[in-house]
Amino acid sequence: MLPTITAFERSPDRGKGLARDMRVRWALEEVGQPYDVRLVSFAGMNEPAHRALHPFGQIPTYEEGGLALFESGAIVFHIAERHAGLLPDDANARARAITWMFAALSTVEPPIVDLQIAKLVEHDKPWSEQRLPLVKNRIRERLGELSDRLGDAEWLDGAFSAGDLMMVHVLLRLRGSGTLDEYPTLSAYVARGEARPAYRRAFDAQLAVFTAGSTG
Ligand code: GTB
Repeated sequence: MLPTITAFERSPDRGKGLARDMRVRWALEEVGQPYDVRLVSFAGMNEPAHRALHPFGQIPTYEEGGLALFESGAIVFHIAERHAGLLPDDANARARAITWMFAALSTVEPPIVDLQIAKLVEHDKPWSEQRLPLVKNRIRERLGELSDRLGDAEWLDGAFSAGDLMMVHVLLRLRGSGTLDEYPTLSAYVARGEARPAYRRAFDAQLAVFTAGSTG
């Protein structure tokens, strides 16, 4: 039986691959594991059946036999642990790749999410204009540090890993803001991720959901 993931029935990004099912699809494609997708509406995410899978009523989730997971980081880690291709065999290199997964999720992603919340949800608050530059500066600080660390390397630590997969997907969310373009090293890094055949397959699959939904 194939693993089943959940994704938005109608993604707010209209198929740009920014929702977090994309990183799970990408991981599954990298390791060559076929999967099923169950599309969930916003109403459906609050139904008891979905809440039983995801306590916070979100996507993505992952079901495989008797196992049900939520949190994109945990899901990608599970896939990377069970299949070859996303984590190095060497124990120390493996630990460093996992470290980059955590860095992407807990150090780089939070200010990026803050920026989207500031723009989409808090834009009409009286303090919004003052807050926005602070949030943008926090992002720039992280991007500068990440760019310095990456330097001329192709990937963050040797061969492409789940750490790169997670970091590239986190950074992609910045593209629309133009901020990523200020860091050519990181723009090129993200472009390398997007050029991977597994990324393309995952991207096309999530886009197909949107295009099928919008014409139907
Ligand atoms: N920490 C969790 C994880 O990594 O899995 C966060 C999961 C999460 O935020 N899921 C979002 C969700 O289900 C979808 S991805 N939201 C509905 C809700 O909370 O009720 C976040 C997302 C949504 C839309 C865009 N976009 O349109 O660009 C990008 C990212």
